[in-house]
Amino acid sequence: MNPLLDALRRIVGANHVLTDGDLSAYEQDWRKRARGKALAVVRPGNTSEVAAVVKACAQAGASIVPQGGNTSMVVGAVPDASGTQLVLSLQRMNTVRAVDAANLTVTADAGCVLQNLQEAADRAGYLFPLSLAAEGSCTIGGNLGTNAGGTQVVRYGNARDLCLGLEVVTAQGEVWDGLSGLRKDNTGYDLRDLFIGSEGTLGIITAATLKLYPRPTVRLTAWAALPSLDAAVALLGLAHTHLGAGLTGFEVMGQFALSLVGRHMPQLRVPFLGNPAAPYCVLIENSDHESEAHARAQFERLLELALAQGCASDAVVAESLAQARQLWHIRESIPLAQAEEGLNIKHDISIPVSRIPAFCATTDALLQREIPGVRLVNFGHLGDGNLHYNVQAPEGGDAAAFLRDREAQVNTLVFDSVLAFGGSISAEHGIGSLKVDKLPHYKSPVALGLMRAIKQALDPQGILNPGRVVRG
Ligand code: FAD
Ligand code: 2HG
Ligand code: ZN
Repeated sequence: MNPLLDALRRIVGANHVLTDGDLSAYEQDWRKRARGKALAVVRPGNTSEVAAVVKACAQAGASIVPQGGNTSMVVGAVPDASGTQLVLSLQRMNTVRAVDAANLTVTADAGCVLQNLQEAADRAGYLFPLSLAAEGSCTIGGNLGTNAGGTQVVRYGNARDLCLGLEVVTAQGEVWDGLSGLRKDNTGYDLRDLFIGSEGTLGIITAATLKLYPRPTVRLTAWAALPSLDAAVALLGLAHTHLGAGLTGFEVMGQFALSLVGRHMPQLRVPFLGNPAAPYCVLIENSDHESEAHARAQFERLLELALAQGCASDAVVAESLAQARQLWHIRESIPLAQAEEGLNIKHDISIPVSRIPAFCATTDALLQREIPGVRLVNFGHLGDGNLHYNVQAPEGGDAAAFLRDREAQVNTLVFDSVLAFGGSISAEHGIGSLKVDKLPHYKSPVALGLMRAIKQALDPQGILNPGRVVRG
């Protein structure tokens, strides 16, 4: 008998302490980069239970890996192989607690699935704008834990920008209730912003108060074929000027990324697929609070200008909501298509938008020189300066062997280039385990020292998601 497991069973009920059977959904990450072994998966049903679980773990000195939807791209939410770590799954805590219409806020449990929260906001007549391809399974706690970005950041910001308050269980098992919903509160250090993006290493988010927005009356989507990345940056500038706050999405996709969708999801009709005059495509979304006619006129003027100025060689505008959804579905299918192609090396990077074309030209050439035939799956949120600059083994190559033999070399090459261009090695996915040993090379010693001091102050025992973000 394990006294800690007995204590946990008393807190959450024996049914919610999982030790047997197939636990792969909790122990293996989405990308299949790591498979761990948990001492147990604990599924508390409310904040008091989370607090009691953490207290019991702190007393026993046991490590906790907080987990929401387990869609982390950086191996951030699965246990290590030791068999000593507990996975604390927030999935049972999935209630939308309240919508405050006058305050334009919604308060929800951390385990609420993002799509369910979007739908609850919609039913109340509002928009909760955070949007990403994993929204059917990722949770608000995970979104805030990673400070997720997604496809609407250009207008609404990332998860941090959408959050007004948190409820957090500390490493000592205390509950901090910061669900004020205040837009202004300058009473000292911002604890909320400390926990957001801390990837479960400083505290366990149990609930959040989030911003709501008026729903746009119309959303239009266009897909344009572009001759180059320079053209994409020029088109983004035009879109800012001509759509203003109506620009809610600006995604770029290289032809090779799209070809993977064509190969693995042949039922999806990808516009301009394989067109040599279109090495890149962009998806642009224009949201409007006036009429469809107004939005369409604005959008058409933008696209006419883009064609006239040579930023785009061709473009289609979705004629219906269904067509718009199809275009978004193609874009959002790239991660899955890439996974179908095989294991790969991901770089979720940000670079000042103006420097992205030069960054890609330089880094593409360096990679091709080092590894002839290497395949670049380049796509992302150009409106935010965020590329998913991913690397796949040469055609026909063994993906596992490629990772084993080349990952360190490829990461160093790409991250050194990111640094040279003034960028960040993690734009929206976080550090997790995959980049924890990279951070000391790409973050200043002063910044790292401060981060370690914060970790030491909040979690002196080092029980919360150890080995993630910073090592002790
Ligand atoms: P998990 O994967 O379970 O956890 C992620 C991290 O947060 C871990 O470190 C975990 O310990 C911590 N955590 C989880 N819950 C809590 C909590 N309650 N309190 C404290 N810490 C917690 N990310 C983007 O930013 N933009 C995208 O466009 C995007 N697209 C994606 C598309 C796909 C197909 C997939 C698989 C992933 C994508 N992601 C994207 C990555 C991922 O970060 C997001 O899906 C999401 O934010 C993670 O939520 P989750 O609930 O799955 O968190
Ligand atoms: C996206 O934007 C996600 O689709 C995943 O952030 C990116 O698969 C990736 O590299
Ligand atoms: Zn992304």
